[in-house]
Amino acid sequence: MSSLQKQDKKIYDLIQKEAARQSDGLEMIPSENHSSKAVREASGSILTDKYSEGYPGMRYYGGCKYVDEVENIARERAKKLYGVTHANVQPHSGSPANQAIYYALVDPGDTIMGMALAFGGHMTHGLKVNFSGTYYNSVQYTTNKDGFMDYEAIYELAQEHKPKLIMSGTTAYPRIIDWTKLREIADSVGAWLAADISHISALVVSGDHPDPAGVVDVIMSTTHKTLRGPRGAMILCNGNESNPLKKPERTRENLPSLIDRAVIPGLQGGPHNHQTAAIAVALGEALQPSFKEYAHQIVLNSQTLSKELIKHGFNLVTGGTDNHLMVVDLNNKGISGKEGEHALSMAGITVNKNTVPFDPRPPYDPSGIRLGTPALTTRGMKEAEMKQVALWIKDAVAHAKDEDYLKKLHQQITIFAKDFPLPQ
Ligand code: DSN
Repeated sequence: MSSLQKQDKKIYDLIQKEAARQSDGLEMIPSENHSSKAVREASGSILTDKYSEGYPGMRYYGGCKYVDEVENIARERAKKLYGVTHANVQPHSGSPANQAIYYALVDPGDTIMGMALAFGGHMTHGLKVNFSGTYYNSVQYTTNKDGFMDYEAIYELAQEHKPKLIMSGTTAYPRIIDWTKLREIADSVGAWLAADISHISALVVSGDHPDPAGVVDVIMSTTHKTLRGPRGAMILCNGNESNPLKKPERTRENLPSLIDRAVIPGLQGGPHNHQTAAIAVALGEALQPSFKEYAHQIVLNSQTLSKELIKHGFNLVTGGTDNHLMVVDLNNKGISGKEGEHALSMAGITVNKNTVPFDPRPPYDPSGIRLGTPALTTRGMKEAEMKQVALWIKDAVAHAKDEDYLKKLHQQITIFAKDFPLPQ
């Protein structure tokens, strides 16, 4: 019997139920994945007990000999994987990492530009109710009517508003992002360019998507999405060796120091050393050749799934996908995104409701759903399984109001899922 089971059965039981929910169903929220047991062991380790404010070799606490080594390994692996000279692996997650980027490069009241959440951006890319839209003068770009990024419109908006920083990257955009065009736009107004690659991190590593390193000024990636690590984030850049003890001028060469000072003392206290260790383990996994195969398979699976869904009469935003996710407009199916999410969940397929471009419905009950293939790919599913999954999605949506039908579907899916165990 585990210590947790003995000491706190309520929490233990809930964790077991969640484990069963994950393994008996299909996790298709594109920002989720199944981390390895090694990642989870590091994340659940004794390192959670250690304080270490500062950076390796310059801490404000004693006893940091080993956590220094852990953080250095994580930083070196991140630099190697993404081809940059500097990596900060301390941000607790994506939102604080983006906060650190703004804090490093612009001042409150300055104009920033990012993609609107309702068109596939993220809250921290300038949503009015988020800190990024409150403390900064946020200008939001959208997509064209077909859901594609419109670089000419972004250029025009930049000329009109002269942002000091453009935050690029997306959370619900199924197409390749042209970093070079965004660089040209940023340069035309003298803006910093940041890329939030959280969603497509593994696809950048595998070369399935263009690499923003060397094109943008700063890259942010969470570590728990396609990258398949623990919850956490990294900020990557190039420049002179960091000296977080001295306030630097805002120049490209000083980016490492600017970012490090923004994370601590600017924003955070102690790093989460257990997460840093787990990030190091995940980065070690991502440096293996098999990781590129996994990442490439995510795209193959996603493209197969999208083509099958189109065959079954679904409307996909942009008409398909280049990456790990797709946004399905359910308007022609007579149900809302919320109803779609609920029906699929009853059948054991976990997705999330999502707005579609120019959505006539409200964000809490939008027209679409967002789904993706990273977690299914981790379980070893390939194109043949995607065809089956597309059929189940079609059936669940067609019987969205029939609870008995959905429960039976769940039973079938559970039997199927047993052949694809979660990582051990
Ligand atoms: N919440 C994440 C997502 O689901 O895409 C973004 O941070």
